[in-house]
Amino acid sequence: TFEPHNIIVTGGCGFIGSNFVHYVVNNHPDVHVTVLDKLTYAGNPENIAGLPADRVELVVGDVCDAALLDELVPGHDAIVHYAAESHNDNSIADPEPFLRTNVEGTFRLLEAVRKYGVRYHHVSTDEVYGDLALDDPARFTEETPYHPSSPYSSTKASSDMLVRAWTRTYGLRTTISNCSNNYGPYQHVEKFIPRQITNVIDGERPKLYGTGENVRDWIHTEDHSSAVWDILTRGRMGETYLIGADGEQNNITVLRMILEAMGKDPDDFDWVRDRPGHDRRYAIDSTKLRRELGWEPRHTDFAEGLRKTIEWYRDNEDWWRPAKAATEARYKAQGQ
Ligand code: NAD
Ligand code: TDX
Repeated sequence: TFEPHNIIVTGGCGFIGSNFVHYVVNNHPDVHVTVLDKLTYAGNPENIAGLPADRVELVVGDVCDAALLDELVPGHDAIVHYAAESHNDNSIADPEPFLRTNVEGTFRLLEAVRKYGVRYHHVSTDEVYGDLALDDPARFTEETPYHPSSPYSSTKASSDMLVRAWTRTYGLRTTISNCSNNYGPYQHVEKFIPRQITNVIDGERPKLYGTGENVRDWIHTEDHSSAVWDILTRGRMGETYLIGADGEQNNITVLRMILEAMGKDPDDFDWVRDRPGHDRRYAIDSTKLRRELGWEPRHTDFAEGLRKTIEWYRDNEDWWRPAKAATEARYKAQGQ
């Protein structure tokens, strides 16, 4: 078992990274967290506001900044790398920041890890495996070949490859996790579930891409956080672990669950232009993580998790309102 005391969490002001920061503060009182975050449009210091100042420090900066990493990394015992450009639709409209942050950023962190000998955990996505046919009984495993479809997923796949190569060549102490679609509080309103919830709150009709048959494998972000902690502290060096909670649902079903939970007609939505190259289905087999590390998800009732998430967006309009109009204007310009 690895017992970290002083960790860097990159992207700790984003949706999933900030959940991990809360998870560590709540469950591991002997760990100090340095959040390294550029505060892009997706980063919000409010996500970690109110945490004890002697436990969490925010450093505003770019993971591509090698000089900053030289200052920051020494003295830490691990880096958990969440920072990324994370939205597929943005990557289709303008891929460049994805190359920079996701590929070059990972390269810079690996170089710092090599120089200062710290433990590194790389947070990645199931999208690196491409998609499955709707009627294919298979699920992704750690052995599934990489086959990314979008600019976003290709940059995440590239970053995973850098981690594997640096680990083999330089003997770094690393692990990789590839997780399925997360949901929960603090998710940016550009993403599917928060976009539709906030549209309904605003009296706007939700927007469904294509036929709505695409399947995503949903996991509550708190279950992602507990899995990353288990892998960071007890995972085998050089290994990849898939994280998923058996949460497959197609988009139209999720959308109708949201509409019904919010007291609307389940057909009260708009069909809009499909995402180019839209992946059909993701599905995770997380047997390795469960068997080796004994991890189990806690939020296994998706309908209940969705109701709580809806409640959170109803109660926290101040948090999401500032991003809503600009996000919808971008979608509108793309016919979505
Ligand atoms: P997000 O977009 O909500 O947050 C990203 C964070 O990274 C923001 O705080 C942003 O300010 C920061 N950031 C961006 N560029 C940076 C840079 N150059 N330097 C420093 N900080 C920078 O993303 P998220 O949904 O929380 O995803 C976090 C990670 O989890 C990503 O690596 C993503 O690929 C991965 N992941 C996400 C999902 C999902 O369902 N959202 C699933 C599996 C894996
Ligand atoms: O308005 C919408 N209507 C719609 O039908 C939006 C925003 C999305 N969709 C569809 C597209 C997808 O099939 O809903 C599904 C989910 O879309 P996103 O929330 O954009 O997520 P996805 O593209 O599946 O990627 C997510 O999971 C894997 C995260 O954004 C990635 O960061 C993660 O790697």
